[in-house]
Amino acid sequence: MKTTIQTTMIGVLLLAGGMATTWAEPGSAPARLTWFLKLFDADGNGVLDEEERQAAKEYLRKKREEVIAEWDKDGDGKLSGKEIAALRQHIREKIRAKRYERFLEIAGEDKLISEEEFAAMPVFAERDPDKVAKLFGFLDRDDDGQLSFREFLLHFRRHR
Ligand SMILES: [Ca+2]
Ligand SMILES: [Ca+2]
Ligand SMILES: [Ca+2]
Repeated sequence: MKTTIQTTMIGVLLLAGGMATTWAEPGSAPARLTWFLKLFDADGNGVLDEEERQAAKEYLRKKREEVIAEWDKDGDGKLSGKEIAALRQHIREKIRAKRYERFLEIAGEDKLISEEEFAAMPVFAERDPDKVAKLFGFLDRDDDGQLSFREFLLHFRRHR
């Protein structure tokens, strides 16, 4: 449960910063965390020293309070299971909306992702083209050579 809440908090922070559009293995919590911590790695040496850790903690604490204030609907100062469920639902919807936006960017006017459009995604720039083609085949469940939004979403599920 604790892990779930922490993951949720990271999701909130990313959304708060408008960073959910970043395409860094979006489904993977460790990748998101790494990326988040990089924000505070002021001197860029790859680890957080004491000051940087303090800044990250302070930011987390502040955001956490803001989130609780917004979602504590009954005003008891805590988030109940029901309130957390509402927050998670909200986050899921926001993430889905962001993904749809991203999908449309890749898919273009036809609202379908072709294999060429898929392979041109920046995240695959360094990848083995055969593996990218295989992934496309895996996601294209109905084998029509295009990814619908529903098929595109499978990509995120794979990393959970
Ligand atoms: Ca409450
Ligand atoms: Ca297209
Ligand atoms: Ca398809």
